[in-house]
Formats: sequence, C-alpha cells, structure tokens
Amino acid sequence: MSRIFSGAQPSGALHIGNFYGAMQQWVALEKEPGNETIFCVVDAHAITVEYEAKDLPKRVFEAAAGYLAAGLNPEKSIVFIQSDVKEHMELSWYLTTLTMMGELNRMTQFKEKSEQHQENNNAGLFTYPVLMAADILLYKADLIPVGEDQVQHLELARDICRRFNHRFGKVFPEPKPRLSSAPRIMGLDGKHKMSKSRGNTIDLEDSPKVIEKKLKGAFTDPLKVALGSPGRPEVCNIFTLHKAASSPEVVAEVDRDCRSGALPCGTCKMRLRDAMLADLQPVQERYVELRKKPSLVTEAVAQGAERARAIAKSTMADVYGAMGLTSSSQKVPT
Ligand code: AQP
Repeated sequence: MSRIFSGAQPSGALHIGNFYGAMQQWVALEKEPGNETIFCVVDAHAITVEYEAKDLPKRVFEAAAGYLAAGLNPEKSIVFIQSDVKEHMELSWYLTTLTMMGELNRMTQFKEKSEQHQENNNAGLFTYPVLMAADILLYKADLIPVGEDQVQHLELARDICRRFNHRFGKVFPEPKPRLSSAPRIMGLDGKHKMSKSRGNTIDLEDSPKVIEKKLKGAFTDPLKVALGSPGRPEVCNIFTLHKAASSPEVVAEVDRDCRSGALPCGTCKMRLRDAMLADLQPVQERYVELRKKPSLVTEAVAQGAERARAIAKSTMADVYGAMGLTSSSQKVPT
C-alpha cells in the first residue's frame, strides 16, 4: 500500500501541463486498489508571488473544481485546501531549522521565479521548498506524482526527511517521485515550460476552437521548415503531447511519419487536437456540472480538510515528541 500526496497552486487556470504532467496520474493512482490518496490545493504556496487577495478564493475554488473535474473522487481521495490545515505551516517552520541556506540557494525554481518577480523577492519564495517538504511529510506520504519541474524540490524533501529521521529517530518514510509519460510539457511559446503565470498554456477549460487556434500557433521542431522535410520528434513539444494524449499506435505512426517527412506539422497538430479533445471533453462536462452545483466542491473540500487534519495532528504529535518540543498535552519534565 502507498500513501500518495500531491497538489497544485491556485495561481491561475489549470492547464494541460498540470493535467498530463501530474493530474492524470493522480486519478490513475486513486483507482489503484490499496492506495491512500491525498490531494491539496496549495494556496499558501500561491501567495509567495504577487496576487490579489480578493481573487484568491475564486482561484482556490476553480482549482478544487479542477481536481474533481479531472476525475478525482472525494469519497476516496482526501481533497482539501492547504490553508484549512494549519499544521502545514507549523511543520514547515520546524523543517526550516533542518534546511541549509545553501540547499535553498541551489533551487532552480527559486532562481527562475526570483528573476520573474524581481519586485517581490520575499523569504517565502525562498523557503517554498520547505513548505512543500512539510506538505508531504505531514501525511507521511511515500509516493509523490509530480512533473519534472518539482523533482529537485522533492529531492530536497527527501534530504530533509533523512536528516530529521537521522537526528530525531524515524518518524517519516522517504517520499519518492513518480513521473508521468509527459513530465515536462513546454509552453506554446517553445521557450519556457507551460506555466499558468507565463500565458503560454492550453487550459483545461479551453473550447475546441481555442485549442485548435492555440495548437496552430504552437512551436514545433525549428529545423523542420519546409513541407516534406524530416522532423525530429524528440525535440518537438507536439510529439511530447502526443505521447501523453494519443494511443501508442498513433505515437508510433507520428514518430515514423514525422522523421520521414511524410507528416506535415499542421496534420500532426490536428491529430493531437482530436486526442486531446477526447481527454478533455469529459473533464469539461464535469466542470459544467460542478459550476451548476458549487456545493459539491465546497462540501468535498470541507470534509477533506477534516480527514487531513486528523492525520496532520497525529504526525505533529510525533514531531513534538521526537524534537523535544513541549506541547500542551505533554507533562512537566522530571
Ligand atoms: N509544463 C508542465 N509539464 C509537466 N508538468 C507540469 N506541472 C506544472 N507544469 C507542468 C506539474 O503540475 C503540478 C502542479 O503544478 P503547480 O501548479 O503546483 O506548480 P507549477 O509547477 O509552478 O505550475 P505552473 O503552471 O508553472 O504555475 P506557476 O506559473 O504559478 O508557477 C506539479 O506536479 C507540476 O510539476
């Protein structure tokens, strides 16, 4: 049996990078018998960059609706909002004392984001990976389905976990990453990974027309310039998306016909559109249902928070004991 934990930031509309990079695996892991699955909307992470407080509740709702629309079953998985379980922030502080400045300085996401948000280089952006370690360790999770961009953070979480266990006795299992078949989806600009904050996304709720338009303008192999010239699927983001969305037979055909020059990029993109629409249509239908009945979302996350809190409190009791911290339940030292 594995305990699985993952999450996404409510920093904008969920996109196909989130979906194929992480969320599809969430749903598959939920369905595997014996797994315990926990998925969190990490709103405390999202406030490490500029945001409008008045917009955040809507974004959080949209993200939670996205989890359910993607196919998670809140009767089975624990689906909740991070700020509803205060122990995330509490454990994060304790783990900060086990994290070296040099380790945080090496995080590539911090380097990128501090460049992207130069006017707001706050300490929370710097310690973001420690909060992520706390998210995971709080639930004693052992398997973490993420995109490739989060692997470095997860390595740090593993280091923190080992350090804690070595110093204070074994409290946490070592969490391992689980990558999907499309662990890094580039944005439509071809320059950066697909990211909510970069405006280079195909969103889960984009209409077929919008998806088609965005795909038509999407970056492919820059060396495949002329019609009939051979392409290199291994450098093409459209091929990466085929690997996520199309059947193995279609992927093999695309690979062969792109290399030989027989498959024009336009045709390749429209085959991808069809495969993606087949995946996204049921997601979009569920979104419509959830928007008609928002209580399905709010009740799911309220119940999820209760279930999450029970685990979190039990872990924190272990942490207090191991670290020699005095909680109100502890006795006066002798
Ligand atoms: N482009 C991507 N390819 C593959 N996986 C991706 N993920 C995100 N983008 C891609 C994975 O989706 C999960 C949730 O990500 P997140 O929302 O917590 O944070 P992020 O990685 O920072 O996502 P964005 O869209 O890039 O948000 P912003 O722009 O706000 O920073 C994670 O498992 C992530 O790996």
